[in-house]
Amino acid sequence: MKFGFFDDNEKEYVITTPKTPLPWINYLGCDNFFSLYSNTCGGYTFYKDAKLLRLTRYRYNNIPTDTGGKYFYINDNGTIWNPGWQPTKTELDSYECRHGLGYSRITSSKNKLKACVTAFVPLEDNCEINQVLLTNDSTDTKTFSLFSYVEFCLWNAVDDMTNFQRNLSIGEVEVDGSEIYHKTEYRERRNHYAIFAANQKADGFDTSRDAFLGAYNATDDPAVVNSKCSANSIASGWSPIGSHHFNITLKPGESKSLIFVLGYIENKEEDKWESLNIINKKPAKAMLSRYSSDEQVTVALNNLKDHWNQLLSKYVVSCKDDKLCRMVNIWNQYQCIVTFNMSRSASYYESGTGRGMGFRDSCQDLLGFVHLIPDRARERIIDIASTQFEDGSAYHQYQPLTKKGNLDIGSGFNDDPLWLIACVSAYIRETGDLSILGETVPFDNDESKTASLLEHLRRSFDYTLTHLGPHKLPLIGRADWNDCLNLNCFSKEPGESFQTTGPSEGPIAESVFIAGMFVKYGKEYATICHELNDFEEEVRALAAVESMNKAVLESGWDGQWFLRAYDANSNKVGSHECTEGKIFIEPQGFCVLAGIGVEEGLAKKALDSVKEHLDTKYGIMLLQPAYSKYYLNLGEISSYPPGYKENAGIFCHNNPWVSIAESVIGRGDRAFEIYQKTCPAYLEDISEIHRTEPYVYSQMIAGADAVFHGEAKNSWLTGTAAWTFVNVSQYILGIQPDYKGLVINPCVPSGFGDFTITREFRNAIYYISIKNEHNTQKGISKLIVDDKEMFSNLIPFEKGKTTYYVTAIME
Ligand code: BGC
Ligand code: IFM
Repeated sequence: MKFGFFDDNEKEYVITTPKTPLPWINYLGCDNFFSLYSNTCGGYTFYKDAKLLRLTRYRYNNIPTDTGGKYFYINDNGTIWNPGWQPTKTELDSYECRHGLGYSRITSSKNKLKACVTAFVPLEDNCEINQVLLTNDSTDTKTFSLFSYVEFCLWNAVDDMTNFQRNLSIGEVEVDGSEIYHKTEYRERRNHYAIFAANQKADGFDTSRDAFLGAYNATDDPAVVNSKCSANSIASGWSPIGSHHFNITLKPGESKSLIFVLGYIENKEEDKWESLNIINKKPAKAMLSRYSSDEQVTVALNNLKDHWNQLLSKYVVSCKDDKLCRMVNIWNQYQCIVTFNMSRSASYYESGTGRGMGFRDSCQDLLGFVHLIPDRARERIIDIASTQFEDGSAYHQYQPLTKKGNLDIGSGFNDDPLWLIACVSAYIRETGDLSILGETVPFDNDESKTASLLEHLRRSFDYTLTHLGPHKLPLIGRADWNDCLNLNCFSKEPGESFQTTGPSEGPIAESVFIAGMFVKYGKEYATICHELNDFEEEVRALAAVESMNKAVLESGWDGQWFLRAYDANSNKVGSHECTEGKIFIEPQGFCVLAGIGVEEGLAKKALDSVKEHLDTKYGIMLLQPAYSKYYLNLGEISSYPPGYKENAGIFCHNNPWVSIAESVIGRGDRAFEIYQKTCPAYLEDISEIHRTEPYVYSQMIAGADAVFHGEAKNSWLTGTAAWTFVNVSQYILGIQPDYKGLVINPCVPSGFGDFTITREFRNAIYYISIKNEHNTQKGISKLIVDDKEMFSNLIPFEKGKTTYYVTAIME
């Protein structure tokens, strides 16, 4: 069952009912100012950091769910309704929500009054615009009231939810015509405030939540909207809000537009005013003047659309599979940008107060983003590397505003260091910019301890090498990619947090997954050394990779598949000898994509085992059989009920690893089958089962052991976005950025047909046509670049050349 449809021309998903199985959201904002925006106008806004600088309040665990947003209420002759249906939930005569790239538009009508709300964050300013267009579609003149409503958050979202003894006395506002200033904290910090303004003279306003709602009412029944009369309240403490009231009369067929701006202003140091609590309104007024007319708003929205179209033009495929095209050309890349911006901080499932930027998460997000805005990727790499410690280990997370490592979580996840090599190498492959390796980067953000980025990479590499266990496999520490595989966590007591207990470096538990990573990214590190003509280091690195490869073959192979790990007592994890958790997905995918066991024929065996033991119609499960009870020696993984999350859920993130691995051994049919199973566009028809947005990936789909097999959870912020894009763009469609140019190496299913790709790479455009007359699954036999036949599958990059016409023949 569907709840909408894709409009590929407009690059929009069109939701046709407000009653989607879960809130289906969008992200507004590109750089610093962001809003989460649901199909019922729910969501919240923040500047840079969802924990520290939150503009509007949002209650997770709310009932009904997703109430809290930027709302508009209409009182049309006693019928009170919202264009986005929530919070009054008055039945609408028509409803449509279009989530586009960086904007959303909700259009609905009731009793022949139409309301169209367009929400977006313009490129140039730290604000969200809500343009409300009202049209009288009836044959009579209509007189009605429109009210706006936002509830301010007192900036620090954690304090806002907890420190009531203080909060309820600190709220301050100021009203200047239709401009409502939220000044809480200004008295103390004098550097930032929020503004919520309308572009026309309002007939009334409110800034006190109690006055607007009425002491015992919720947002579904505001007293002021009922009475059609604002209280003109000035909040002092309690809960400040912003609300405007407009009395509107429209003749038949007539329309009226109103523009609301919710903005964030940060004073420059020199603008800080010395006198008590007087805000400098100039920058706010200047910002409002840029969005005071419909023409200005249209220009700003068109600029935003151009920005997105330009970004998405960097990789465009054309083939006969529409679903693949819409995911590759629009939604997958869009989600890569959102995950790059948010890491795992703010979604409808990540509260914005817990995790900031994950070290491994951000490194992986970058893999799907680097072709879009390489300069921002460069900046991010430096931020991430600055949270690394001198011994090569790293803070697991850092705060986006301060960019400082998060002390509560600390370090000790032993896969983290290697992800730095992954993202730096992806950046260099994309840009050819080796100069990044010479950048001076601090350790732990301490400017007195610095080294080149190359040295950071060396320490990443050596961290693994110097932390090997009894089988010469890497020590897992607190966990590797699988956060919940806490093999050194045997001291945890029930009820204690998993991530803060346990030694930061475990005694001897080892990870075959990290071994796979080391082989993959150790080779990358060696190549980087080669590019820098440091052959001695290259040889050292390759020798270490070779030993690791050997260690995996000797101690990491279980007979039919790769072992997952050894626990702290050197017992096998992910072996046929185990009673539960006999086979895990991660090492099968990663060892094979690293090339381990390919020559020996083990790779094929491992992938066949994945198909036999882990596959379902909704994707590949993380492990089987699921853990049926809690195991002290395994930790959080066994705390989940069978079929959910890391305990045998279909973790979408590592499905593409297996798909890539299949393409490494040339099985295009299977690689594509895996790609399709978790790909949202192919799941649109079963939205009632899948439940999350059909235009973006979710972190997890419940596995075969789960009560609700096939139900997805935690949409949007997942490394699945980046890895799937790497998979489909580089391995299935086969356009691989390499140090010396672009390599063409597709692996497609039979019947896929010919396809073309337009790819921007190092400031040049490549028009690539791939012909597949004979239904070949893997590789090309001929490559012609600008009428010249090449001798390999590499299109050598030529400095200064701006256009490449490429034909590749698969045979
Ligand atoms: C959660 C896991 C999650 C992990 C991410 C854990 O605390 O329980 O489900 O995947 O954190 O870091
Ligand atoms: O690898 C992690 C990621 O860092 C956060 N989400 C869950 C993944 C698997 O545990």
